[in-house]
Amino acid sequence: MKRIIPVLILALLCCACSHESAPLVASDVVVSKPKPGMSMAAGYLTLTSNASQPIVITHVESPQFESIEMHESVIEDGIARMYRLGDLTVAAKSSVVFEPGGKHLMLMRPVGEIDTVSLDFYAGEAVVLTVNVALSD
Ligand SMILES: [Cu+2]
Repeated sequence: MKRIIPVLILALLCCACSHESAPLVASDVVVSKPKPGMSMAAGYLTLTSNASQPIVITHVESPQFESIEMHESVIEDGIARMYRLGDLTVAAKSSVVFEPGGKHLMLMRPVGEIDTVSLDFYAGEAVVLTVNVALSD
């Protein structure tokens, strides 16, 4: 019995430190349910880097959507338009905000009925961040 406690404490400490030192962290994640008759949804979040080097997000994938693009909304001549972003750089020790009217994720063609979504952020071939979130109305 005596051995269990030190092992548990070690496990807890390990958990805490690996969480803090994750190179990329997501917060304030909101993904809307696709509106009736629509095959796309918007996603918003804040990406915060703890890394000492820039992290370049090349693409985002999800098992629940056939395609995900990173977009940016702009107002031109009073008309809202959106553009597809290429690679997105998160500078060292800084944040990039995806929010209504600015950068957002465009999630297209949901695969079946979905309540939650899992988002994989890629830097080239490597997944640098996985986010799971329940869809909001
Ligand atoms: Cu868009």
